[in-house]
Amino acid sequence: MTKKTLETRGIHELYAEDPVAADKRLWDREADPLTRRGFLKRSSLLAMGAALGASIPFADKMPAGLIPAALAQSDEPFSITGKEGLVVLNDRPINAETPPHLLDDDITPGRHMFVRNNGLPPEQSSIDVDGWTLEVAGESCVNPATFSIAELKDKFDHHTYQLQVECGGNGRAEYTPSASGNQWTTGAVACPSFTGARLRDVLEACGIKDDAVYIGYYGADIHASGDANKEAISRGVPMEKALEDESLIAWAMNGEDIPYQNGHPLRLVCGGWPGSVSGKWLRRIVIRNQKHDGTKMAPPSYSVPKQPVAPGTDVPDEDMQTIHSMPVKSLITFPRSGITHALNEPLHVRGHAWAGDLSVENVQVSIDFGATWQHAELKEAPNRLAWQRFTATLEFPEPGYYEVWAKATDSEGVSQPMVVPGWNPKGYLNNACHRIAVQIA
Ligand SMILES: Nc1nc2c(c(=O)[nH]1)N[C@H]1C(S)=C(S)[C@@H](COP(=O)(O)O)O[C@H]1N2
Ligand SMILES: [Mo]
Repeated sequence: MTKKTLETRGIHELYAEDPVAADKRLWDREADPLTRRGFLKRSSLLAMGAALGASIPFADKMPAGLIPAALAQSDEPFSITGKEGLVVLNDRPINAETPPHLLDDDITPGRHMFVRNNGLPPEQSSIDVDGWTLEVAGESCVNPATFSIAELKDKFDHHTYQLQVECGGNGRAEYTPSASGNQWTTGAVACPSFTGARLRDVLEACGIKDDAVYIGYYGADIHASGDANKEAISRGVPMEKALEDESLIAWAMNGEDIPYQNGHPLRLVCGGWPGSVSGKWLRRIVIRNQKHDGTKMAPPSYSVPKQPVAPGTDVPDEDMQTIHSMPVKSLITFPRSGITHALNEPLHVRGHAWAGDLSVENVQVSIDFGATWQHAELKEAPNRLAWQRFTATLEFPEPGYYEVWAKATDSEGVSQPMVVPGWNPKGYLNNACHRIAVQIA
C-alpha cells in the first residue's frame, strides 16, 4: 500500500483490514507531538472513553467530530490521567513511556510506571473490587475454584517484593530496519513494590496435576477493535517460573491500589521476564498440560530468532523462540540528559541496573565514548528480581561536550552491548548501553 493511500483512508477502516499498516500510519505521525486534538482526531469513541476513564452514554447524540470538553481545552501534549509526564506513544490502545529522569526513585511511584495496553482496558467505573473474582482452572488443575479478592487476602499469606517489569519491546525504536510495534525508547521499564499472594500458593490450593507445564492468564480488557469476544492478550509462563517465590497475584502496588492503567484491582507479576507475562486486570488463570496457546503466545509475538539473523530477514515462525528472562540492562536516571555542569565540580550520576532472572555483578561508566571505563558503586537488590542502584562520581578534564555511558554486567559475566544488539523482526531485547549528554562549562 502506498503512503498516499494510507493517508487518505480512515484509520478505523484501515485497522479492521490491516492493523499493521494502520499502526504504522500512527507511528509515522510521531514526528508531530501528540496533542489532545491530534489524539481525538484519530480516536474512536471506545478509545476516547478509555482516555476519559468512562463511557459516553449519549455518544450516539454527539455531533460527528465533536471533541469532549474534558479533553478539548488545550493543545498541550496529550496526557493520561494519573500518568502526567509520561510520553504517549499511541492512543489506540494507550501506550506511554517514562522519561529516564522520572525513573530516578528507588521504588517506581505508580504515576511513573509506563503503560502498555494491547487492547481496551475495562471501563474504570465498571471495576467492582468487591465483586471481582479470580477463577483458577485449566486441564491440569485438580480442583478449579473461584476467589474474591477478599478471599485471596484471607486465605493466603501476603508477600511484598519489589519487581522489575520491562516490556520485551523496550528500546525497539533503535532497530534498523524499523520493527512494527510501539516505538519505545528507554521508558518501558519500572520497578515498583507489589503486594499479593504467591501464585504458587493459589495454584497449590487448587491442585496442580503432574502433567502441568505452563500457566496462562486472562484479563478483563478486550481487543483493540472493540470486539468483546476477542482477547487483547493472554500469555503465561512455564511452571518453574510460576512457582517461584516472587511470582505474585498482586492486589497492591507501593502499598496502595494498583493504578487503573496498570491493572487495578488485580494483576499477575512475574518479574524479570517480558512485561507481557504479567497479566493486568486479572480474571482467570489456567494450569496447562501444554505450552499456553493464548493470544500473543505464538511467534512472532514476544519471540526472537533461534539463530542470529541479518537485519531485515524474514524469519519463519518455526525458527523463532519465546522470550524468557530479559537481558542485563541499565538506565542513567540522574542527571537529566542535556544538562550543563561546572568544570570544577564533580558530577554525581546515578541509575538502576537489572538482569532479568539474574543479578547484576557490576556497572561501569564512561565519559569518553567507551574508550575507558570506571566502576560505579552498586547496591545489592532489596530482593531477587528488583533492580539495583548504581552511583558514580565523575570528573571532566576540560570544558566541552561529553556523553556519560553506563554498562552493566550480569552474574554470569554477560555485559550490555554498546551498540544495538541482534536485529530481530519485532524489535525485542534491545539492551544497548544508555547514554546521556553533558555540557561541561
Ligand atoms: N490484561 C493485560 N495484561 C497485560 C497487557 C495487556 O494489554 N492486557 N500488556 C502486557 C504487556 S505487553 C506489558 S509490557 C505489561 C505492562 O504493564 P504496565 O502497563 O502496567 O506497565 O503488561 C502486560 N499485561
Ligand atoms: Mo510488553
